[in-house]
Amino acid sequence: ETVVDLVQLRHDFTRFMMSYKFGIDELITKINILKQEFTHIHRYSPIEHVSSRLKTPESILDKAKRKNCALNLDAIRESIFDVAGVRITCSFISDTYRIADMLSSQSDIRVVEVKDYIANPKANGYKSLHLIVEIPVFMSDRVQPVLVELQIRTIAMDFWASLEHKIFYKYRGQIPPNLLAELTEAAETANKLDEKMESLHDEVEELNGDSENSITLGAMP
Ligand code: 0O2
Repeated sequence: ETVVDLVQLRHDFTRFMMSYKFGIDELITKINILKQEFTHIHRYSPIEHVSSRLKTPESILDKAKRKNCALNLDAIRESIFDVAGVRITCSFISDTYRIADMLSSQSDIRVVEVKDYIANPKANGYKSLHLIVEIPVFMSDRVQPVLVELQIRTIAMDFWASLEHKIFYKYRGQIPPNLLAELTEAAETANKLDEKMESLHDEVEELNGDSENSITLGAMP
């Protein structure tokens, strides 16, 4: 390859990565709008935390090889859906679906795939709602549809997943059986906590509704 080819390749790759970064920016703007507006209407934020990441070039290359995908940017764009990743951590299980619905129903978002690991957890206990969404990014000379992997989970699911991720990497995927069993047990505990928090939240909401009514009624002549 000539130097000119390499310069062109670097230019194309930077443009490729930038489009994903812009996809993340667009999605995060939408999430922040929902967060602020929801807080205004419902007096609490269903979104606790938002984070994002761009896959590293090495990790893109690894995945492309694993998937037997041709090593060019067009092929990668068509077969790797998580170059851009956004993660939303919610307070309650019901909020994860609520946020997913709110984003999915926006007219400029196309939902390409949904994997509901909350309803159908992985064997190790992993829970999370995964959506691949396509979002248009308006560039100087074109509109680029960009895929973003959106993971929505509760704080408890996130707590579990980050620990599992660390352990998984520490043991390079070969987690000892006793540790694996304990992790699965911890996933059950996390799930119980989520269910408890959800029912407490429902109770408080109900109480709030009642007290609001009684205040209104009490104020009536
Ligand atoms: P990282 O470091 O988060 O980027 P594929 O993406 O094709 O390999 P698939 O089935 O399309 O596989 O992806 P899936 O199942 O939707 O999940 C991909 C991402 O979900 C992972 O990204 C993790 O972030 C998360 N995830 C899935 N399963 C687990 C799990 O068992 N434990 C934890 N902690 N996270 C999980 P990456 O690229 O693997 O990693």
